[in-house]
Amino acid sequence: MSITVSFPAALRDWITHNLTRGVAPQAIVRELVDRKNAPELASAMVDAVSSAFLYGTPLPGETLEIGGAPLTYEVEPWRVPDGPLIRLGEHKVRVIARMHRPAAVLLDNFLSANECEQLTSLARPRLDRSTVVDPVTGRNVVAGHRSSHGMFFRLGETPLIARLESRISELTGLPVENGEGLQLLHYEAGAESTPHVDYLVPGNPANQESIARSGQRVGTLLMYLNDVDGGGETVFPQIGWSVVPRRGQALYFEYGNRFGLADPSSLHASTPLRTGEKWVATKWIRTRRFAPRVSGME
Ligand code: PD2
Ligand code: ZN
Repeated sequence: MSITVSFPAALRDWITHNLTRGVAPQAIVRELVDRKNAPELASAMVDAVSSAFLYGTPLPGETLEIGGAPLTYEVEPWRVPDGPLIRLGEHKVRVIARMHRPAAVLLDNFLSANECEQLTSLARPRLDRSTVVDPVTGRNVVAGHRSSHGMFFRLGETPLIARLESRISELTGLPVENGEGLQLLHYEAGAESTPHVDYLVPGNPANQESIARSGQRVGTLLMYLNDVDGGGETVFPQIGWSVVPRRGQALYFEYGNRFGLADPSSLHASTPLRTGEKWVATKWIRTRRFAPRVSGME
């Protein structure tokens, strides 16, 4: 049996702030109990906020249900076509591997060698230090977690970009307009991306506003633009899977289900590049039409 109790916004925001700063959930529960809250209530409040972080769901409102079944993520029926060969307009791609959870597919020949070269030439003069949203302030900051350089294309910016966007839409079954602008990343020796999920965690105003404008992120397509000499693998630590970048190959993974939950097993990283360089193009896809922030891209 479950009961509903009041959950004051100030208390929720205090828990959110501390979880975002990296304080252990157990320490927050202890502090709440020291402040004369019942232990079951303190645990339930911290669990409710932790669960929103884990599954990318909205923060709890003014009330809280205690004693209900815990949330779990269920994989959605897969939108990517079946079979060893996928026809995307004029283009044919071969399936190398599929994964059930996180739902992922590795594809060969998603981009031609010429498309890879054109993308890197267009991006090279526009590269800047990659930034992320600071989880505490919500501002864009140069991140230790992403030591690459990057840039964004606008939707349909060139005929090549528009052609790739419709190829991606055919693969994923999601409209072109749900895609964020294509991002190109350039890693040099030593550069990496530390473990993260691509869906937005609602712990800061920037992410909350972004979700309100465009919906949650539900899928990521990584397109590898060159072969790497060592390191630079895309790894999924929860399932022990590692993808070695090969020019023209693409990795698509989905992490949003129809109940609005995101899949924590989609945690991933790019391991430090040992030598040479790595180029990758990233397309993040939302549940609705993507509307960028007025001041620029996210
Ligand atoms: O470059 C990668 O392999 C990588 C790994 C993790 C890219 C991203 N995340 C990303 O662009 O989100
Ligand atoms: Zn990522």
